[in-house]
Amino acid sequence: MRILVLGGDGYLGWPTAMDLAAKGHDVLAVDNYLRRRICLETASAPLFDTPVLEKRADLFSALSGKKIETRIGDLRDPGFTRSLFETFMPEAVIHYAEQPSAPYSMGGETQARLTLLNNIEVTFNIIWAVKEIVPDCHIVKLGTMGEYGTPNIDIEEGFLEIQHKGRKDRFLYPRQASSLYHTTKIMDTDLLWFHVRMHGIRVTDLMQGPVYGLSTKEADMDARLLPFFNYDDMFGTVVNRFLVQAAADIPLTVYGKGGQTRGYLNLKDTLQCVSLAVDTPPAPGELRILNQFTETFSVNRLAEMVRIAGKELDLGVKINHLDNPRIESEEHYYNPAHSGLLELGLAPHLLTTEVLAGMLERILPYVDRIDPDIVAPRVRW
Ligand code: USQ
Repeated sequence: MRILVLGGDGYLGWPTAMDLAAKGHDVLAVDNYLRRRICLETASAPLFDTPVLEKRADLFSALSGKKIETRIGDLRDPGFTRSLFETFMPEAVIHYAEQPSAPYSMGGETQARLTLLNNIEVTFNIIWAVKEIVPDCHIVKLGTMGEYGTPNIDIEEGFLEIQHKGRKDRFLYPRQASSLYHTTKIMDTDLLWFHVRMHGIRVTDLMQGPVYGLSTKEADMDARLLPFFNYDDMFGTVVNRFLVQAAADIPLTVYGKGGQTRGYLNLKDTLQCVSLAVDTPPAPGELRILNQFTETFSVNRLAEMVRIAGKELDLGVKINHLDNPRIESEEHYYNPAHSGLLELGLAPHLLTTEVLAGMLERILPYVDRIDPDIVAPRVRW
């Protein structure tokens, strides 16, 4: 298939582009380097050197014999977005092209505006390019489990049947996020749902939990192909952060009581899920929503697992409880459904001591590059 990977330079976009190219698809990866620019502005350097997209694509091609085309440009520009679709005529588009950091989006009005306008405009431009140019193209949108928040009832996969005064109907599952970033994802879902109903486009919304990991089949060919691995307070996700902290002998930064529970998945499973979604497009006029995670953990449990994995490598990992910089429930009910991707064939890579110790072994040679100044939370809300 001809597949556009938007946000193709990012933590998930780049491994996805390699995975799909390795599977024999024609891949065009597009990015405007927004994340690189924000990382520079906030001194949030990734742990590994990450050559620019064109260079990584050349290296990948030399090592694998497979090609990834690249384009640098801003999807907020409707002309650029349209020209991409007109020249490439994609059959599927993977949409990662958003400002992905919750803390960054809460850093002030400028950061909030950038996040809001970027995420909504890019989604809007993609929808219109599909509708006008390739109406049969399948949009695979990366949503987030954070859209649902932490309600005191079971979380279903996207929709909820409601009985009210003796009548029944099916609605999008109620959403209430706790960062502006997560709220833009709710708005994306609404925009997609509206255009599915009005124009019959086909959409999969993958409601993903926090991802951890750095190893993928293709990234393991050469360290320069590793994903954009952040460990700072803004762009690093919690498991990756804890492992880097453990390697650098920094006490693990558990926020508040640590009872916050989320659905997590290995980067390798993100690739599986996206590929499974691409292989099974929904019908025209269908919004398919899949909850994308494999296991749930509290932050306390993750910290304990990292401590145990550290022990295997003779690291004396300490755990610290910081004042929570975020407004979020620290003890709550959490029971989200996640059968859709398993039914499509997802074979999970679970978070074991071996997996954590394996990641630590990959991180330890880079310990001199870890900057302790970007580990503590810099944004509070
Ligand atoms: N946390 C800590 N200590 C830390 C970092 C995080 O206790 O040092 C806690 C947070 O307070 C939160 C949980 O760990 O309760 C997860 O935080 P996170 O930073 O790993 O994830 P989050 O900010 O929610 O965002 C990440 C990605 C985002 C994606 C989301 C999926 O950055 O792009 O959409 O995970 S989800 O969380 O399911 O919405």
